[in-house]
Amino acid sequence: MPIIIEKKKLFTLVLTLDEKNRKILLGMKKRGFGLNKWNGFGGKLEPGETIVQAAYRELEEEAMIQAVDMDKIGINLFTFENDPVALEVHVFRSTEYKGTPTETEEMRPEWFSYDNIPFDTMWPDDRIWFPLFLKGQQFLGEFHFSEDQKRVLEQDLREVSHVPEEYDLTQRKLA
Ligand code: 8DG
Repeated sequence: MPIIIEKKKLFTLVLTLDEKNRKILLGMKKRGFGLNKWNGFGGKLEPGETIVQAAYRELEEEAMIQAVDMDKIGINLFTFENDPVALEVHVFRSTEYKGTPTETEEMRPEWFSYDNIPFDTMWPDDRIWFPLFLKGQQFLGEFHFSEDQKRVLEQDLREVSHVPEEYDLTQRKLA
């Protein structure tokens, strides 16, 4: 079955690392899309905002910390069976921040060792691209999900030397 995309929506996803202690900050999502899953911090763009501005804002709103650095490391394009709307998630890596991670209405933050990431309670694609992310390798991913959003049906993940501003849909691998 061809994967048809009629429209895409942009999202950010910020993952904060404590590289010295090999730990990653995740948040338990308390409401909405991705409820009861551990994830990084992020969301939709607000009108007039750039993607990187949205990344800083979401981290502050959801974890109450201010990133010092913010490096775009990859883009994941998510599609779902019988849904022509794709989600284009820009993934950022941040290794320095100000403030103290604090629980908010949307997220309960917690540090996890790189060796103990709770993949069983995360989006199923995460275990596929996290290894590249953790070692700082830039990537582009495509993940096609079942309608119930529980299973990855098809996937393509590649390493790149430059992450583009936006995903070029004409260059999709799963089409
Ligand atoms: P709202 O509840 O305030 O309306 O929403 P928001 O905060 O603007 O956006 P959101 O719906 O919470 O954004 C969804 C987040 O989930 C966003 O950071 C992107 C991220 N996300 C997906 N799919 C996947 C996935 O498969 N894996 C991971 N790790 N993150 C994902 O949308």
